[in-house]
Amino acid sequence: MNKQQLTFPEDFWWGSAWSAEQAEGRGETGKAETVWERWYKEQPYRFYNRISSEVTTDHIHRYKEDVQLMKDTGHNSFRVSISWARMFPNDGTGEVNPKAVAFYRDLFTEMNNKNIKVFANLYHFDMPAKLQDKGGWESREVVDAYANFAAACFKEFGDLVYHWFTFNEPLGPILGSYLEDFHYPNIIDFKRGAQAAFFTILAHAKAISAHKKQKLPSKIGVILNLSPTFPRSQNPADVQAAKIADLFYTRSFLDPMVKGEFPEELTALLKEYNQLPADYTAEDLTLIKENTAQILGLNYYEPRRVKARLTTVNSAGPFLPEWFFENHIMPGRRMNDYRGWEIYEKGIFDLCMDIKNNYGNIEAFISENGMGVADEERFMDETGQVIDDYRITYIQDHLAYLWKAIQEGCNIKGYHLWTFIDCWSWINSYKNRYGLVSLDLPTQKRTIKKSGEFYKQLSDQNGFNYDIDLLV
Ligand code: BGP
Repeated sequence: MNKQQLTFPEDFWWGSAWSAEQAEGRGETGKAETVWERWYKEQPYRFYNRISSEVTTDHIHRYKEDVQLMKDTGHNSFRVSISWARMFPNDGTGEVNPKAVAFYRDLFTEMNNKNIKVFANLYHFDMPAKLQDKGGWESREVVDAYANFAAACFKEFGDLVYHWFTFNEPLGPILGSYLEDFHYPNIIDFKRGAQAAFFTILAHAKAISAHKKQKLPSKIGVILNLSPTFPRSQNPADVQAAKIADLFYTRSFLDPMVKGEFPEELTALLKEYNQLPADYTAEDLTLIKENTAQILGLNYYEPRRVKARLTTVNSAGPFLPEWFFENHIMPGRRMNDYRGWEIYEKGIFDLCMDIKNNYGNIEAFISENGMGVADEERFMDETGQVIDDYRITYIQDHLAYLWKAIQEGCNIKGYHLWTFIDCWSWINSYKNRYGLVSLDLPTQKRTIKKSGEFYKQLSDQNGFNYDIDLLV
């Protein structure tokens, strides 16, 4: 045992994150239908216990109470997303909705008054359904509508927002919508997905360009879900499999959004298989080159482990990244079985080192990390508080490796947990709970969990006591 106080840099951002569709509820401001609302109407059975995003955590009505809870759980910063569908309630275009502006201005003012920095994200999976009908991210018209929405947000909220983000996990909707069937409109078509990915990257560049024009004091970046990729072994076939998986899942967005360039190996591979997007111009590439992220959010949940394929590919089936590798189930791995994700704390260190060594040590922070657990009522004490020691351990174990990365010179400015109050998890709805604060769904009653109390102490002390002999 070698217990030490691990202290984080001064002004470290302690906080958490969530998104509009997952927490706000529809409310009365007026809001266009989103793809989630549309999908629920068409296939309610795809959502756990058939719970839609209609009410979720009802933040739209309870934001004042919620900001106080942020304070009580030690937040000095918090990431929201601004709903495009609420800002432009007809179809994502047209006139700005004054009621939406009033809501967000009130919320952000309340946060600023309590010294909670506003991190505002512009897109968290919530496409207005009518824009999806126009092709969603496959359409240039939608890219321009997004750039217009972004500019409106900078104008309306630029004085209240500390940092901006163009997208949360832009890879997610591409995988879900075009490759893996977990997002509306559930198409399986890589080439169309590549087009949507390219236009997402173009949209990111256009939003950054609009932000620069308004000369705001804030920075603008992007939040990416990044899993360090590990080959099963050093066998060259496994190493090659890992390299290709990393190109598809990590470098596809990280390179263009941070460095302004697409990885040549990926472009060559897609060309070979005739999967490059059909519509891209030299002008687009210049815009992408000139408008890169100024700050990077890292969402880290699990590592990616891969091995060389055991079987040959059915080339009559749709083209997929898995043509080049298989996922590796590492014997002895630890799992969060509720979510089906491996828990591997050291991955956060490996990820930060990759950003330091290969991405110019860009200013970064952990923008999501967390543990979803089902049926947390099991862990309630007689007062109704969830005693979630497993979550406290999870946070400490990850933070210890983050601390180590900072000692190695990584430019890490903060840690945001997923999430603040239990919120709606897409097709899993309220199955797994992630919050520092529990939610009783029928009454909307909020109660701080033991982890919420721990988090307050962590933030007040800017660190915690840990046995550093556990670090490898
Ligand atoms: C991230 C998303 C979040 C959140 C989280 C937990 O990928 O950015 O929106 O949902 O994962 O995952 P899930 O809700 O699917 O359990």
